[in-house]
This record gives sequence, C-alpha cells and structure tokens, in this order.
Amino acid sequence: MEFIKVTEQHEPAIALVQLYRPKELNALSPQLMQELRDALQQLDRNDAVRAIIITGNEQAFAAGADIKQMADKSAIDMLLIDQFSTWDQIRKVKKPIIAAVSGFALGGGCELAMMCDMIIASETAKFGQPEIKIGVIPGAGGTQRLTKAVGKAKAMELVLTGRFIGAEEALSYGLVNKVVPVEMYLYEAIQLAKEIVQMSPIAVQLAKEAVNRSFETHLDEGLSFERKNFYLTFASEDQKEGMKAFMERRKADFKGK
Ligand code: CO8
Repeated sequence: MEFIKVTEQHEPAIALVQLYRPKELNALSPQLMQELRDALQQLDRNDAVRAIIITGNEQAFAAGADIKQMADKSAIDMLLIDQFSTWDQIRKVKKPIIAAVSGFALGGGCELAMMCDMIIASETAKFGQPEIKIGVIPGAGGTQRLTKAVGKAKAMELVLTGRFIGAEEALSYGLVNKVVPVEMYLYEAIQLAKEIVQMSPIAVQLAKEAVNRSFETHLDEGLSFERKNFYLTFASEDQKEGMKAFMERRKADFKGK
C-alpha cells in the first residue's frame, strides 16, 4: 500500500490505520480510498483486532477529495469512476472505528471522520465542508451526517459558507467526542479503543449496528431492530460469561464467541 500505513497490533486488539499522503494533506484520491477500504476490510476479518483507529498526521486528517484529480472530470466520468462504492464498502465495516483527528478535516476528510463511530480531536483540528467554495457540494454524506450531528441551522451555515470550525466549536455541537492537546489526540483515541476492546466484540458489533440503524429508520423499526440484536447477544458465550462474571464479582473475559 502506498498511501495507507497499517499497524495491526498497535496495542493489543487495536489496529492503527494512518492516511499517508502528507504532501497533499492526505487528499483522498481514489487510490487512497481503495487502499483504505482494503485495509479496513482485512482488519474487519481479523479476529485479533477488536477496534480500529483511523488517523492522519498533526497537520491534516484529510483535506478532502483530491481536487486536482477531479477538476477536469465530467459528470459521466464521475459516475463511471463510481468512487462512492468504495465509501459504501467502508461504511459496512462492522468493528468500531475511531477517528483521531488533528489539523484539517475538510470536505471528504470531514465526511470520512463522520463516517467513523467516534471522533477524538486535537485542539488544532479544523472541520468544514468547503465544497461550495469550489462550485460543488458535499458528496460523501456531508449534507446528511453533518446535519444529523449538529442540527439543521449549523449544518446549513457550514455547507453554504464553507467556513471551518475549530475543535472546541465542533465539541460544543456534538460533532466530536473529546478535544485534547495535540500531543494527546492519538493517545486519547487509544484509551477509548482500549475500553471498547475489553467488551464482548459480538455485543460491540450488534450495538454499533443498532445505533447506526437509528439514523436510517423511525423509532418503531429502530426499537424492533435493537430488540432483535439484544436477543441475539443471548446466543453468545460472551453473554453467559459477562453475566456470570458480574455475579462472581470478577472481570469478564470475553472471547468473541
Ligand atoms: N486535493 C488535492 N490537493 C490538495 C487538497 C485537495 N483537497 N488540499 C490540499 N492539497 C494540496 C495543495 O494543492 C498543496 O499541494 P501543492 O503544494 O503541490 O500545490 C498541498 O496540498 C498543501 O496545501 P496548501 O498549500 O493549500 O496548504 P495551506 O496550508 O495553504 O491550506 C487548506 C490548507 C486550507 C486545507 C487548503 O489546502 C485547502 O483549502 N484545500 C482544499 C480543501 C477543500 O476544498 N476540500 C474539499 C474538496 S472536495 C471534496 O472533498 C468532496 C468530497 C466528495 C466525496 C469524495 C469522493 C469523490
């Protein structure tokens, strides 16, 4: 892989995926996105991995889709290149994904961070959907996920003006989970991942799926989906172990079965 660096055992059960196109501020070219998709799919299949962190570098998480590679394309070129199928495949990853964001998370970069399950931001992080400034609109979920995350008024403002917001402002809107000094953002993301990997991976997967379902459906259907996933946890050995450990006043040892 040229633009993605994967460290599978960064910490036990935690994989670190780094976007690595530093000179272009990690602009999300089709090749980078395909490599990211391949890396995430491999990690999703790897039983030793229970949580994934996606990060960039201090300067940029990602400054958006690669404008230079898109500039002269026609609508039909874009349709045929069909970059969004890669994004759709990434969306289907079952394991929890944390975005560790420092610097620019713009356009597709902001959309990629929002596609992750949680965002840890450094104080220097800047989020925005500046597509409007180059004559287009967000295309990888920005109008939908940003609106769901921060509400209509702010989403409309950010999408129509293209202005960036800092990490604290993003925190105040509920876009990110936590803001920490720049030297801590990766560490904080790892701490969060470490908590999650101690849980039953089956329950984590079913919970992630159920939370995500709330964005896609109305309450009745969402509750029914949640209930079925809840029942399903009772088919796992981890449920027996978790409840037994509670009664025996010890820490559960979840095997992912
Ligand atoms: N695409 C390609 N190259 C980029 C991008 C980008 N999005 N962003 C930065 N770069 C390159 C610059 O061209 C420059 O390279 P070079 O020196 O060879 O010209 C290098 O990265 C450094 O950038 P700057 O010199 O501009 O650095 P500054 O610190 O002055 O500015 C900014 C940083 C503010 C981040 C600025 O680079 C910028 O505004 N970038 C573009 C941000 C943007 O508009 N993003 C949205 C892109 S459109 C999009 O994401 C649509 C998503 C739709 C779905 C995706 C699937 C198709």
